[in-house]
Amino acid sequence: MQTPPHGIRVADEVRVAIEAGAPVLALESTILSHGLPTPRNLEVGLASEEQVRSAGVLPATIGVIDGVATVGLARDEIERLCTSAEVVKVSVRDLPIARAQRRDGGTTVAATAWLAHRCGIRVMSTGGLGGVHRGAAETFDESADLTTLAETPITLVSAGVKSILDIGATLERLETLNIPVVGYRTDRYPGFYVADSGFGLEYRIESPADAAELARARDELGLRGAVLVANPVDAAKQLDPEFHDRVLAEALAAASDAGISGHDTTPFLLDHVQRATGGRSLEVNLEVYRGNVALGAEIARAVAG
Ligand code: PSU
Ligand code: MN
Repeated sequence: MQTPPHGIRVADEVRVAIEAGAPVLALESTILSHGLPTPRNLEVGLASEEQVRSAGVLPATIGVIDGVATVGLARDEIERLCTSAEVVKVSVRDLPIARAQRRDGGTTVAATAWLAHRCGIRVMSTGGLGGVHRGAAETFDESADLTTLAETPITLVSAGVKSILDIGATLERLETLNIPVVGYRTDRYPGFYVADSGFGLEYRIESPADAAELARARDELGLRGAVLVANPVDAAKQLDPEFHDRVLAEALAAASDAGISGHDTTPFLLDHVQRATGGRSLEVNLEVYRGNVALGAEIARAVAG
C-alpha cells in the first residue's frame, strides 16, 4: 500500500489485508455518531462489520479517536463513537482540528473516503451521500462530500441523497465535478427512502464486475475522482412514494414555520420525517444501508480479484 501519512492509524488486520491485496470495505462513522439513534447505531455498526466479514471481506470502519484518524476501528472504539455525547462530526476540514484538540469524531463520507484512499482502500459503502441543500443558491450550503469525491479515487456505494436535499442540483454538481454516477441495475437515480427520486441516470451497470471495470477504466485514464454506484432500495421495502412526498412537504413547511435555517435544517427535517412516519423511515434507512454494505462487499471482492 502507499505509506499512509504519519497522522493516520491503520489497524494491523487492515494493513495486512491491504498489503496482501485482499478485499477491504471502508465504512463511515457519522452515520453511527450522528445519523442513527442509540442503541440502534451500535447494533448497526457491529452488524454491518459482521455482514462484511461473512461476505469474505474485511471491514474497516473509519473514525477519529482521541484526535487520531483511525482506519479500522476496534469494537470498543465503535462503541465509544456510538455512546459518547462528546463525539463531533468530522468532515475533511475538521480532521486537523480534531487532531490538535484530541477529539473523538464520526467521519463523514468525505473524511472517510479521503482517509480510506490515503491508506489504499478502494471501495466504500454508506447510506446516503451529502449533497446540495435546498436554498443553496443563497446559502452556498453544499456538502464537502461532493468536492472531496471529485479528487478521491474510490468506488462509493450509496442510495443517492435524501430528498430533504436538492437532488437535481446535486446531480448537476456531480456532473460539473467530473464524478461518474451509475445506477446499479436501474436507470433511475434513487431517492434514499424511495427507489426512484424522479431523476434519471444516463448510465447503468449490472454487476460488481462492471463496477470493478469502471474503477479500472478510471485508473487507466489517470482520473482522480470517485465512481458513484447508486443502489436503490428494493421497491417492495421503500417508503410508499406518495406518503414520502406528503411527509416531506409537511416537514419542509414545519421547518419554514419554525424559522429553522442553516445547519439546524437537516436534523430538524430528519427528526420530523422520522416522527411523522412512526419510525418507518428509520427501518427503511437500515434496509438501505444493509443493501449498500452487501453490494460494497461484492464490489470490493471484484476489485481485489
Ligand atoms: N445523509 C444521510 N445521513 C447522514 C449523512 C448524510 O442521510 O448521516 C452524513 C454523511 O456522513 C454525510 C454527511 O457524509 O452527513 C454530510 O454532511 P454535510 O452536509 O454537513 O457535509
Ligand atoms: Mn453544510
